Amino acid sequence: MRLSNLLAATAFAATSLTAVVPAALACGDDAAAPNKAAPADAKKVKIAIAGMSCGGCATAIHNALLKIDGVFVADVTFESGNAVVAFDPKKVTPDALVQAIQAAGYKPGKPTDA
Ligand SMILES: [Cu+2]
Repeated sequence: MRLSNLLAATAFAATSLTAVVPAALACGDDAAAPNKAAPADAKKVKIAIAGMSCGGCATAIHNALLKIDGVFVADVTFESGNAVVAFDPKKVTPDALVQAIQAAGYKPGKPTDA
């Protein structure tokens, strides 16, 4: 979630006479954080994600997942609506991945082994 955009959009809407739809609200325009090298024993899961509307959404989810300590790779694709995530199972649970995707504003399904 991009609080700065939200605040800017709210301030603009409050000073404007016309209704403003904050189009950038759900979509990140940040650069994608680089994936890290995943060790051979990394666990991999696939998660279907609903609610993405463009590649910026995929990047926002990618960055949210990579912020979690123990996540090595997050390949999020808008076109397929999927994330494939490689992580250290000693540090991260599939549930934590689901929660991070929800916190970013999207609707993840159940993680399955990938
Ligand atoms: Cu988007």
